[in-house]
Amino acid sequence: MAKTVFITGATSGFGKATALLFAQNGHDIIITGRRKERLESLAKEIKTKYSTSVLPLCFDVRNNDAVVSAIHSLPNKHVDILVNNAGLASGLNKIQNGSLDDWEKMIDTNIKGLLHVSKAIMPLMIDNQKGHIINIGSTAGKEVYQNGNVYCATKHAVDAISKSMRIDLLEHGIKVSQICPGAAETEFSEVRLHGDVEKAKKVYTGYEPMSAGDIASIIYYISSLPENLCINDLVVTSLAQANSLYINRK
Ligand code: NDP
Ligand code: 8X3
Repeated sequence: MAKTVFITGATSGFGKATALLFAQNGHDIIITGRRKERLESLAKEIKTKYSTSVLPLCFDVRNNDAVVSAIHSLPNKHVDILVNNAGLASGLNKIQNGSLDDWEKMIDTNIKGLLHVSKAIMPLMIDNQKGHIINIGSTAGKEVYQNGNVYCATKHAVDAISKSMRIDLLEHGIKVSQICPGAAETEFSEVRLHGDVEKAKKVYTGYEPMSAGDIASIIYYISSLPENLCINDLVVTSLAQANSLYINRK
């Protein structure tokens, strides 16, 4: 049966690949992000290729009023699966050299943004006594590494929020899963390195990183399990990566 899937950060990387995969499998998609042209072009692509409904909603997850008004605008007030994916790293410096602006961006997006969207969607799931929240954490939420400091802290917060959500939503039959990927080649490093494309490419040289499609297929798999099963927490890396600290580069 077709489900309604709400995906944050669908203009790129994991979110875009996830939207395409769910649409390909006949699910109704709500795609969100700040870049309107990209949302519109993805919506067009989905409509052309698949016979499913797609609704683009353009907002910044950091702006709670914008989040609330976008979610209030949903025609059916119904979401089966929320993929809390929007997020970023900004800067890669020792903490003593960190920029306040980078820190605020990461904290406001990765922690507060995820909370804003969840707060607006949880009541819809509670009304339905059913739903699935899939939070995108990171290996950076399991271990810290040099220069990772505040990004790692935000993903540790996602880890804690995911565990808390699972406990607090238990009585409502709502599943909460966290996926913690290691390195995957998307626009992530370009954003982290403030647009330095050449340096960003080097993050993925000498080994085969994961792709956005790999993570999308895991999100899809987790959401397709029988009703009685919930993958609570899943850490995934490419074969060349052991954890945040060890990558086998040739
Ligand atoms: P991308 O940079 O390719 O995609 C990030 C997405 O997040 C974009 O669609 C972007 O949309 C959206 N986004 C960022 N800030 C905001 C905001 N303030 N409001 C709304 N949307 C926002 O990176 P990935 O696909 O790799 O990252 C997706 C998630 O996965 C992030 O949470 C990231 O931390 C996490 N992750 C990534 C890993 C990797 O190695 N790539 C590994 C582990 C976790 P727009 O700019 O249009 O708003
Ligand atoms: C993204 C993966 O290794 O850059 O969360 O922290 S890493």
